Amino acid sequence: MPQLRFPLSSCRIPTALTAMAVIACGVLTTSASAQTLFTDGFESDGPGGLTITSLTNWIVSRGSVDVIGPGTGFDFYPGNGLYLDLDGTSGGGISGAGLITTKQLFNLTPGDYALSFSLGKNGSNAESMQVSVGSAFSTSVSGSGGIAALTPLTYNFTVTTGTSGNISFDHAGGDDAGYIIDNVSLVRVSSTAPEPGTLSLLAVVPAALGIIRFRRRK
Ligand SMILES: [Ca+2]
Ligand SMILES: [Ca+2]
Repeated sequence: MPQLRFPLSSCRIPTALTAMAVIACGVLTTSASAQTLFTDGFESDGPGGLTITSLTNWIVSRGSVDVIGPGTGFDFYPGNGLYLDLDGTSGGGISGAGLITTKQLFNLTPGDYALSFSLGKNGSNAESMQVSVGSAFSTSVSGSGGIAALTPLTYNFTVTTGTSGNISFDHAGGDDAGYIIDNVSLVRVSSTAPEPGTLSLLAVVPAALGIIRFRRRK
């Protein structure tokens, strides 16, 4: 049940309608809180290694990734646990940069969303990758030179027509070193659709009016 967000005294509605006003104020001030749909810091992909084609929360549908960090001999960003080099090391007949997609399909109802991840880089070569959330969001990340510290990035996007989609990272190249990612998250920041709680409150309003009328007959 949503809680009233401001004192009832601020709702200036005639006394006879008090019961309805209580409910109406509740409806008007009900707001959707941020909802985390996905988060992954790749700690469940231990112990890590090179030329990885199987991850806990992602499908690797092309090439491979390297799961690196402490204990792997490649801890470029100490203190962040494990993370991915999306341009995986060739080996065992597998070559090419990684294309990874979340196993989870997200129900993207209308609203505002934030896709976040931390970005690093293995080496100074020119690299590029496409980051997307189904057909709702897509951006390219490219550049050369190194990245000294894992850098948090957040991309905000709005869904106007409900859809569904997976998060994906599609890395170009294939020289065994590329962008590094960690701390991927997808958050529904706010929803533009009425919450189920709001709908149930709307249904209660006519009932409240009925109560008022019933009491007046006495
Ligand atoms: Ca991590
Ligand atoms: Ca590369």
